[in-house]
Amino acid sequence: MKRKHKIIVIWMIVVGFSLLTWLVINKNKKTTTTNATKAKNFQNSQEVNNKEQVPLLNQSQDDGSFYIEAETGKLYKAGEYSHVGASSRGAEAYLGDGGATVSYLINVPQGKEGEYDLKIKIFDDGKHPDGTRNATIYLNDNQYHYNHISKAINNWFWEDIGSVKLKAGTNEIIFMKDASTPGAFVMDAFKLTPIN
Ligand SMILES: [Ca+2]
Repeated sequence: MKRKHKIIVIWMIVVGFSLLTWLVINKNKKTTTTNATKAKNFQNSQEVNNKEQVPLLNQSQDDGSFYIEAETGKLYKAGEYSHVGASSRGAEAYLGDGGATVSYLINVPQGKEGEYDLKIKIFDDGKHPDGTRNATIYLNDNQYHYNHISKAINNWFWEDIGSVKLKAGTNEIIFMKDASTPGAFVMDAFKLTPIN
């Protein structure tokens, strides 16, 4: 082989090797980035899932009462006409389907168990007859009821359910729409105030 040819062969080997090295490094870089993105996406999806799966554990306020936004609940057995979240009215629990439920967890400190007054902040436009928006309320082993009396208020208002029992520790309160009707049970928030 002539000297000139030798130089050309060596030059080609060096260039070829450099090119190969560059390709391997870039491929690794790309894989690392993809894995990081995948991990981040997975983490985000887990956070979203957790938000959907686990209702917030609601803590008492300074005066010992509980004020709970309806949109923080976990929705079960929702059909086409039930949702929890934003609407033109604000943020709410909207139960249109019979059997649709929304659930909340309430953490009652030791010594603060007992009788509480339950008030629900609901919506009515008066366009549906009495009973259309009826809902049953389950609180631990007890059962209460919201009897819908049609009111053309067209805004939020407070309805008193009455005295309910909270135990120390975690309580679960569930609101269930009684039947599939043209009018939903629409709740903005609810409040539990200790009865002394
Ligand atoms: Ca709300």
